[in-house]
Amino acid sequence: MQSALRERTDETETPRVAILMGSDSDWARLRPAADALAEFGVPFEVHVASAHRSPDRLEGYVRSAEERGVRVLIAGAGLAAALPGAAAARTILPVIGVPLAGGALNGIDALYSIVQMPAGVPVATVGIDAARNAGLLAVQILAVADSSLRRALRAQRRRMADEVAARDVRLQRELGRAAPASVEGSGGPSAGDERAPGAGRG
Ligand code: RP5
Repeated sequence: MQSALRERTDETETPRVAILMGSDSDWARLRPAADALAEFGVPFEVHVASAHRSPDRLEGYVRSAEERGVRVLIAGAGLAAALPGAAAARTILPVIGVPLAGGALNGIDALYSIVQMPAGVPVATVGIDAARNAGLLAVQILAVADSSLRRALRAQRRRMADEVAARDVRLQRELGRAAPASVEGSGGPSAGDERAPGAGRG
């Protein structure tokens, strides 16, 4: 299938996540999803397929993605954004929808189109232009069956917590105060159980 955009962390690896967009004009807003996947070393591909302008292409792409081993779809679109729902209707893979800002309603139309799916065909919707969260959520879905991704996610949460603490230190310095000891926490989600999902059940 010819694609307007192709991007993978490693061309030799099977893409585990597909990033779909309604138009190549969406790419700049969706790129943070690709960046998040790349940060975690998750192989991905990027394609343009429009629910309204190229429904047959979308149909063919979604079916081939599932057959080729893609595990999660991220679908971003603006305006009357049918792409995530139309993709979800054609696969049992989890679909993460990213409503994109733009047009007269600046993304509210896309948000409502994507988030209000009928019962039976879910789309996990992130915020308007929240493509990084879509990428991270895809990593978290894959991490359910991948302990090294779980470790990497916990390390990333600890880095975020450290950054928040550092910001507080800077703010307290600016205010001429010392941070109270009670603000110190554990620094992120606990290590938890690293066994494979389902291990030890029954
Ligand atoms: C949507 O229409 C696309 O997802 C894009 O956000 C919007 C405008 O597309 P272009 O006219 O820029 O191709 O389907």
